[in-house]
Amino acid sequence: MTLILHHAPDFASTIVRLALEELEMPHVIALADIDGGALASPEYRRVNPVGLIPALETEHGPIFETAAILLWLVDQTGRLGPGPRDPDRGAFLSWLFFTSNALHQAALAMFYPHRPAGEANTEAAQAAAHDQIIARLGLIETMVATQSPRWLSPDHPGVLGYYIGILVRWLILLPPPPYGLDLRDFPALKAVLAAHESRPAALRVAAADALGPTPFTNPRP
Ligand SMILES: N[C@@H](CCC(=O)N[C@@H](CS)C(=O)NCC(=O)O)C(=O)O
Repeated sequence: MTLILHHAPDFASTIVRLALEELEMPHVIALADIDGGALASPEYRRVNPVGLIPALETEHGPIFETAAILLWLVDQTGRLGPGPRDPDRGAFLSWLFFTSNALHQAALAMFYPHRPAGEANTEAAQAAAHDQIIARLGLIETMVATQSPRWLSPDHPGVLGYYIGILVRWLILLPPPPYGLDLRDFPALKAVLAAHESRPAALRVAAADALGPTPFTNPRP
């Protein structure tokens, strides 16, 4: 069957769309009417029981959670990340799960601080999320600068480059002052993201989702 990506522009599903374009895998985009309550509908909950974007319908059934979908795509194609018997697999999995569990979660706490802390505590939640984001991006920066992994590299496209690229985009664009991210503090990562955003696949998605010409390194050109 043709893959179906449940998507809203510049939501987490854009990360999956970037991977699908890079892999040149035929797929259909099913635009989710989020404001119209589509994510709460029984039909959508059969695809993604937690009611979030993204979800990918496949011949193996529906898959949800960004990292799970990216890993499934790597394993199906043998591209954009190390496969199960590759010596780099363990390190790749470690940083993919860290990105999902730690960086993505801290970004969500920055954008929706009332969710972890309640409406009365949003400022404290954002301050804590900011510290976590800077520390966690610092760990990724050190890893890239010291280990130059093939799976997060300016020389090779990879699912992790696209995942971190979209998170960094949001962390530059969305947090209120003084929390916006400055990528000059993360030069090795910036080089990886600059290479990813200039790939033909990324340019196609940037045009389709109206992300601008440099969506990761300078999302407000
Ligand atoms: N851990 C989830 C997070 C996905 C997520 O937060 N999706 C957001 C968009 S970026 C969403 O669907 N928001 C709609 C809502 O909260 O109603 C994943 O990685 O798939």
